[in-house]
Parts: sequence; structure tokens; C-alpha cells
Amino acid sequence: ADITTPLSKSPYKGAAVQPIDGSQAKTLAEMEARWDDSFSFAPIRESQVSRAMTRRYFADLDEYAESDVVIVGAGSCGLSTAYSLASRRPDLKIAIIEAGVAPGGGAWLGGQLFSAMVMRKPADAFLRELGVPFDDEGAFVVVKHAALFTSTLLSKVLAFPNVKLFNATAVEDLITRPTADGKVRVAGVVTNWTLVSMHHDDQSCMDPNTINAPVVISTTGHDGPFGAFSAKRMVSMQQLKELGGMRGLDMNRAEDAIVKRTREIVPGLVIGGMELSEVDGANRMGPTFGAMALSGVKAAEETLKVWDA
Ligand code: AHZ
Repeated sequence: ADITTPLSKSPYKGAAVQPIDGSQAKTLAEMEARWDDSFSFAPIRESQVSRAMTRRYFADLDEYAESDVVIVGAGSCGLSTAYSLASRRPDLKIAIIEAGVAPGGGAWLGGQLFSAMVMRKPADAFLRELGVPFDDEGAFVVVKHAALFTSTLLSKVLAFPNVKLFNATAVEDLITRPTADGKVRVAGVVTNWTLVSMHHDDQSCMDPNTINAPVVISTTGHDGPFGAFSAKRMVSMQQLKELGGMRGLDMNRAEDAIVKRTREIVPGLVIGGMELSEVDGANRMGPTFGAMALSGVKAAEETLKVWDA
């Protein structure tokens, strides 16, 4: 099957100069027959490469400046949230903002830099839906490499036409509006390139950008240099009394609590994954990822309740 989008159907059709036909092989087998002097890539002008990237990026910035949902953080919970939301609601425009260059957060490895990833049942249902193979060990399942889970999930999320991932981009603040009862509603995010965010101390005048959205889902992980971002901001804005403070490790208590408590924390702000442990003072679970996947599924449901209200 031809996996390229015909130029006439591309939403970026204004972007291209006339394509140069390289008369290249159409299949790998045809190409393999040409490992000789006749082999060459289709010719290109450097500016075509620049324009192919920048026009798409700026079209996306323009398009997603008004999003329906913004997900902050593309770790195991954020990506599970994005998958659940995008697969249910192709009509929603979903922006994912990830501070790191590489999306996936802590989900490229299991625990202590080991490769296997453990998920307690019933989170195996999520793996079945994604088509990620696992060993069944009774009460829990094991994916042979955490990267298999994360890369499969990521590839599916990125393939949804209604999802845009902005990586290397940090959420620096939240957009808020006053409510009738004197509190605030979250109405979007304030963003900047992560490398810029890291240099506010030694450079001046590096103002941020914004994305408006009726619902923001924050899944930035537990407290750390970047983590628990929205929970901390809600405390500094006096919308939460204090950080709950993540408690010690207790797998049984932690996983149930994180999934059950995944919810809208203040109007317009749903929090999921380990960031929640800093809201409620829940235990950590250590290297078992079922709660991250199912907190993502629940965050999508909670978001739709807010959206449809
Ligand atoms: O880069 C962060 C990571 O990819 C990103 N992030 C954090 N702050 C951000 C900001 N703007 C944009 N201000 C930001 N992105 O959020 C992602 C969080 O991923 P994670 O893997 O740290 O969190 P998670 O809740 O998805 O998964 C937690 C996994 C853990 S921690 C744990 C324990 O400590 O016991 N156990 C498990 C399973």
C-alpha cells in the first residue's frame, strides 16, 4: 500500500514546491536490485527540507493554539491518557506537551534500569487493546522490555490524526480564569522551549507562548526537578492547601489509590499518574506500571465528563 499522503490531500499542501520525481524504486526489493552506480536518493534542495519541517510545525502551532484538551507530560500515564482519549473521541483536538526530547518519561525501563515491565492485573486489558505481548504470571503480567510497551503506545498515539505532540517543550505555567465562587478554573497552558525554560536565570526577556484549552490533564510524575508541576502550581495559587507529599512504597495501596483518585482536582484540571501522589499524599508503587495505564484510562473518562458537562 502507498503510505504517502498525496500532496493534493495533505493539509500542508501550500508548503511544498513542485516535487522532483526521483524515479526511485517503489519497493525495497526493487531498490535492493540497485546497489550499484545507478543508486541515488531522489534529489532535493536544502530549503525544501527546512520548509517541510517548519511549515508543518507552524501550522500545528497555529492549529493547536486552541486545543480541546492539553496533556502535560508524556510518561506512561500521559501517553495512556492520550491513547484512551484519542481512540474514543476522534473529534477532539489533543495537544501533548512534553518537556523532554524523548517522550515516555520513566517507562523505557522497568525498575532499577532492568528491562522487563511488570503490570498487575487487570491492567493486562490495556496491553491486549494495544496488542503488546506479555508473559502471564497469574496475578500480574510481564512485558519483556518496557520499551516495547512504550514504543507501541507512542506509535499508536502519534498515528491519531487528532493528536499533536510538542516535545522539548515545557509547561511553565497554567492559564486561569476566575470563577463565581472566587476560585479559579484552568483554561490552558503557558509553554516555552525546555532549553529556554532552563535558562530564565541567566537570560532575560524570553517570554512564553500559550495554548487555550477547556481541559488540561496533568501527568507530570511525582515531585522532582520537573515533576508534580500542576499540583505545585495549584498550591502556590492557593487552590490546594498544600502538597500531600508522596508516601513510602506500598504497591497494593498505591496502585488502587492512584487509579481511584484520578479526577478533576480544580475546575478544568484533571490530574493522573504519580503526580496524584503529591496531591493526596498517596504511597508510591515502585516498578509496577498497571496503575499508570489505568489512571490514563480513567483520566480520559474524567476528562470526557468535564467536556460533556
Ligand atoms: O518530562 C516529564 C516526563 O516525561 C514530563 N514533565 C514533567 N513536568 C513537565 C512540564 N512540562 C512538560 N512542566 C513535563 N512536561 O512529564 C513526564 C512524567 O512522566 P513520569 O514517567 O515521570 O510520570 P508518570 O506518572 O507517567 O509515571 C510514573 C511512573 C512511576 S514513578 C514510581 C515510583 O516512584 O514509585 N512508580 C512508577 C510506576
